[in-house]
Amino acid sequence: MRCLLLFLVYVKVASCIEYEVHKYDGTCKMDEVVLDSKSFEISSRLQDYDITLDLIAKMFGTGFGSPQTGDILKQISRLKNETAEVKKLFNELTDEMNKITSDNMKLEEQLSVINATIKDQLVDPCLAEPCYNDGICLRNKDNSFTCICKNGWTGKTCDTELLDCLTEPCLLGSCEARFGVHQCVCNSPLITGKLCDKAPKRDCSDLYTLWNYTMDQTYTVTEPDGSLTLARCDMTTDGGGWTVFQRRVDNSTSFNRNWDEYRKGFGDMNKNFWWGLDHLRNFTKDRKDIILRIDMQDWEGNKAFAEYNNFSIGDITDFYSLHVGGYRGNAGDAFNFEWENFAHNGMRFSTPDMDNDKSLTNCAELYKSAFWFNNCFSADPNGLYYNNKQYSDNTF
Ligand SMILES: *[C@@H]1O[C@H](CO)[C@@H](O)[C@H](O)[C@H]1NC(C)=O
Ligand SMILES: *[C@@H]1O[C@H](CO)[C@@H](O)[C@H](O)[C@H]1NC(C)=O
Ligand SMILES: *[C@@H]1O[C@H](CO)[C@@H](O)[C@H](O)[C@H]1NC(C)=O
Ligand SMILES: *[C@@H]1O[C@H](CO)[C@@H](O)[C@H](O)[C@H]1NC(C)=O
Ligand SMILES: *[C@@H]1O[C@H](CO)[C@@H](O)[C@H](O)[C@H]1NC(C)=O
Ligand SMILES: *[C@@H]1O[C@H](CO)[C@@H](O)[C@H](O)[C@H]1NC(C)=O
Ligand SMILES: [Ca+2]
Repeated sequence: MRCLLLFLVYVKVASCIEYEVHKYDGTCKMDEVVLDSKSFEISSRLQDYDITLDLIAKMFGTGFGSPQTGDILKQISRLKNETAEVKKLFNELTDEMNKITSDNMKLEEQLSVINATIKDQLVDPCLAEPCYNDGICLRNKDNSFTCICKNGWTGKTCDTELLDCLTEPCLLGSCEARFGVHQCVCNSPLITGKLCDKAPKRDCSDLYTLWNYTMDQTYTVTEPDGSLTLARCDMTTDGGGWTVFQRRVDNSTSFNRNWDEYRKGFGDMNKNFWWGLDHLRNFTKDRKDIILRIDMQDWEGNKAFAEYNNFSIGDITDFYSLHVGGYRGNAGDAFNFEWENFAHNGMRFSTPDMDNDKSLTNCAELYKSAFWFNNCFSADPNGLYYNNKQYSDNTF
């Protein structure tokens, strides 16, 4: 009987522990309540048993002097001893069980902390509705997501439209099969749009390198404020992509003009013209690494050029002052001329009606010209145009 009782209790506790660790649920708590009432029952039965034994012993010890009395009393004593042993073991087991119960409670606490952490990590990624264009979101085991796209769409989030390269060719890119579908791969990161049909047209360099325009002519370009304007492009000289801001091929256009005309520009872009200081300012503003190039040709057909990197001009409050960096060329470095009074770098722009030069005189008026005059110049490309076989004083 002892073995049976103890065995029963022990198995229950053990199975509860296992249950708790592997797949804890409310059932185990119920069992503990059952166990508590069972152990109370067992204690009181043992108690009854003990009292009964005492009564029997009293009966034998007082009344009947049978010859077996001594044996029976011995047996009763042994039974009492065993009952006491069972009680002792039972108490030990009860202690053990209490310890296990408190361990279980600790485990439960840890489990709820782990539960909370896991819950945090496992927010369903599909709740954010990551699939566009009616794509269906599937949650993966590793808590990532996969979009099943509707016909005509592709990409991780179904945001890329499938292309038919024959009917929808890519404008500034090539149609390539990627991940089994056709997509336009643009020629430059500056080019955007599904069909690579959007690209900036800030100047002739954009037109040349992004749009593949190769003719020397005027094109429409975009000012920084978004307005459209015409620019003359030289797509052949030294690699092409040059925006021309001054051009003189004959003397049919006078360059002896006032401040407003030099600001706004004048002339005919297919012949002689000055683009305008406002254009030039907008074009060089916020841009790095703009190269200024000056090409010249004398009456014998000898050509010369000068190039400066980091070209920019100031705004109107600074009278469009000239800034150039390093020189390269075969025409001589007029802008950083060795004779300081003649150098142009850092000078403000002057016209006959707007004397910003460093001379006591008015250089622009004196030479019927306009430029970033000092006192006065080493180059004067807007000066009087001399006809065949005559030379100007310009020293490029
Ligand atoms: C029961 O008997 C054993 C040996 O006969 C003895 O060692 C033990 O102390 C006894 N226990 C009690 C509670 O009397
Ligand atoms: C832990 O999470 C499971 C499943 O969500 C739940 O059944 C159990 O009751 C939770 N346990 C605790 C201690 O919060
Ligand atoms: C640019 O145009 C030329 C002539 O049309 C063509 O041969 C060349 O492939 C084009 N280059 C690019 C990059 O589109
Ligand atoms: C230059 O930019 C300013 C401001 O963005 C604009 O108002 C102006 O029209 C531009 N100049 C020219 C000549 O387009
Ligand atoms: C062009 O040159 C001719 C001949 O020297 C001269 O008569 C004429 O005034 C010049 N025209 C201009 C616009 O400078
Ligand atoms: C000046 O030009 C050089 C060479 O073109 C370039 O490396 C440098 O970054 C430019 N400096 C600035 C301030 O734009
Ligand atoms: Ca002056």
